[in-house]
Amino acid sequence: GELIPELLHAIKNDQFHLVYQPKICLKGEGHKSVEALLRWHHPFKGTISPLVFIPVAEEAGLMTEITRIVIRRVIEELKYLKSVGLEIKASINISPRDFNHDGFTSFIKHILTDCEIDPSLIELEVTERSVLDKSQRVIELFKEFRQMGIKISLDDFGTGYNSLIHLVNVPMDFVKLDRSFITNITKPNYQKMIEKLISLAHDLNIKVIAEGVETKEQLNILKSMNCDIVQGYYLSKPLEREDLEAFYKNMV
Ligand code: G
Ligand code: G
Ligand code: NA
Ligand code: MN
Repeated sequence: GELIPELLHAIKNDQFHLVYQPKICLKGEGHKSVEALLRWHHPFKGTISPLVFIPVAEEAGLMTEITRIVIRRVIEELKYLKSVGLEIKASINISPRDFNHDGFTSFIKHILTDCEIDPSLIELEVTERSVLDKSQRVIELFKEFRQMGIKISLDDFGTGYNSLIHLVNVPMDFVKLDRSFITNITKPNYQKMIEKLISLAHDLNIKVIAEGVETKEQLNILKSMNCDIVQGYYLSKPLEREDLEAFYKNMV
């Protein structure tokens, strides 16, 4: 469709922009982390959501280039934050198509070396759905990333097919409980399920991130269930890079 030439133009003319949503650690370990979220500032259509343009970019074979732009920018941002005394971790959403490229791991390796960024500051978020079809290949890739020190996070957990098997079989550091779980967390049956999932993840040495936390009540329930990390509008919206520095400096 017409979006494809416009996407090519956007790549050439740097119309992409990242915002960063803080993730708050409930365990007092003091580490600061954010999720990088992509925005396209179209010259006359305004801001276009990744929900709209990522499927188009994937179909057009443009996703690899866009992911590289995102990774480069996140790493530059971490480098800048480090220079002002803030050591912050960042997660990057990875599209399933990115895995089809053999050059993907070496690209990440090179850029981390060039920028002198500790790989453990980078987390790759992969949706549960994208793990489904190519399980074996993805598992090998995740092992390789983890050997490099990069963290793996299984996004939107609970929405896919065979979720529990993924928790057991896929090598990962974090699991992100889908927003729909958190929305329903005040219901007794959801509460029982979420509490057991958190406990299972911990038994498997996986940390739990709750996404889409929108109320104090949800936050308190998650705290009582020993959830590790929370993210959502109640804690902070996605922030412009300039506001990130202020957010963390004011938090102390
Ligand atoms: O931030 P927002 O709610 O608009 O994000 C919509 C969707 O786009 C989410 O599923 C999110 O994971 C995805 N997304 C945001 N940024 C990126 C990105 O840089 N790469 C990929 N592949 N997906 C992204
Ligand atoms: O698919 P993924 O989990 O990456 O999607 C993340 C998206 O969720 C982001 O685009 C972000 O804008 C959105 N988001 C973040 N916090 C909240 C929240 O508390 N409520 C809702 N409804 N959306 C949120
Ligand atoms: Na995500
Ligand atoms: Mn998610």
